Amino acid sequence: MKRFVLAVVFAAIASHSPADVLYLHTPYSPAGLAPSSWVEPDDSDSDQYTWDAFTLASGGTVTQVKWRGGYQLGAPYGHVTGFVIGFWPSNSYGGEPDVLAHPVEYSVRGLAGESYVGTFNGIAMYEYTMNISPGFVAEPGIKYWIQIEGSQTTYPDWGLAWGVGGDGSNFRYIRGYHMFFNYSHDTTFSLIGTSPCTGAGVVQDPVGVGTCAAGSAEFLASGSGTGPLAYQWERETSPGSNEFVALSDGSTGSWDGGGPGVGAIVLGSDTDTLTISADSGNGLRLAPVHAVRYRCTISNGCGSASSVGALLSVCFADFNCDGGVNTLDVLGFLNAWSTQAEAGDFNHDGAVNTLDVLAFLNAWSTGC
Ligand SMILES: [Ca+2]
Ligand SMILES: [Ca+2]
Ligand SMILES: [Ca+2]
Repeated sequence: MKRFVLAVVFAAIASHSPADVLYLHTPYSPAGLAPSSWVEPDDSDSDQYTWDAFTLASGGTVTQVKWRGGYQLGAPYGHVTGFVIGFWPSNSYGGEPDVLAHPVEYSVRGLAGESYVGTFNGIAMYEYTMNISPGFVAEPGIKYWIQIEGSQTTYPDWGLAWGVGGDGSNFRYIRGYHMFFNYSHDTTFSLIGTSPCTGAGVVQDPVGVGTCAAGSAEFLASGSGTGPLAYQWERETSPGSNEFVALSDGSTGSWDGGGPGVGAIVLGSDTDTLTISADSGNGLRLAPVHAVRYRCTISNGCGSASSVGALLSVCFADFNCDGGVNTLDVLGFLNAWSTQAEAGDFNHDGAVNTLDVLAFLNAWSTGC
């Protein structure tokens, strides 16, 4: 394979970058080296070219590359004199780089900020940094191959540190053999740059749920977009108002009016699953104030979206909470009413009297 440097861009050594780590392989232990250096021009049987694969799920623009490497023989003919970084497409089945393709290449003269980080498994290791401009644009979900190639004089003994975080192998061309090989171990490098942020959207809207006054209801929502996604459930301030305010976990006492026997518990108000339950532990029930629409607002760093509102229907006539409305509910209500139990205060006015019988029978005859 004859090596051509097609696009050469000299880039300054990084001083700082505000960008994010888009992709990362960390050092393998015990340490080892994947040979990846050559003597210019490509004329040594000891020249070796190592590729390693990466995929950015959300895509991104790589503006800086960091990597770790060392010298197999201790650099008897000197340290690197420069680096070429190439980004290569995959071949048709994705298992190897397309070695006949024209890579997008960047090169730098000098040591690329070579900095000693320690000796591991007997190998002195160095870290390197190179800014690349214009950045390499990686499409979402596409597998690319990066080749980080050191230049040396006389004899190439530089290699990339073994790494972890990829598929566990590297791909290599060895000039003396004129062959390509798959070797164990990823290589240690990281890609820094910017990732496009996709605004949050709603994938799954909550659906209306029915329950009884002593029951509970669950609403689900899910979102899309660049993570992390934040979920915030909201309640409609009054039926049909289409005005929503954020919910917080715990008692609904701050907004349910605090009527006699009225109370519920909110759970999961900042997750993808909202639960609203009668506060049975305190002998309290769901009331019409709870029977409104609930929606979820999903947000991330670059946008937010609100789901549709899903109605919580409370079947007050199903007094015994068995899912049906029948004479057993009448018996259950009259039992509570005759014993002056709090549940007998059907209209939540603080008194158990004939108004409750009327209110219950009205609800019961209407049904659910
Ligand atoms: Ca790999
Ligand atoms: Ca019933
Ligand atoms: Ca009453």
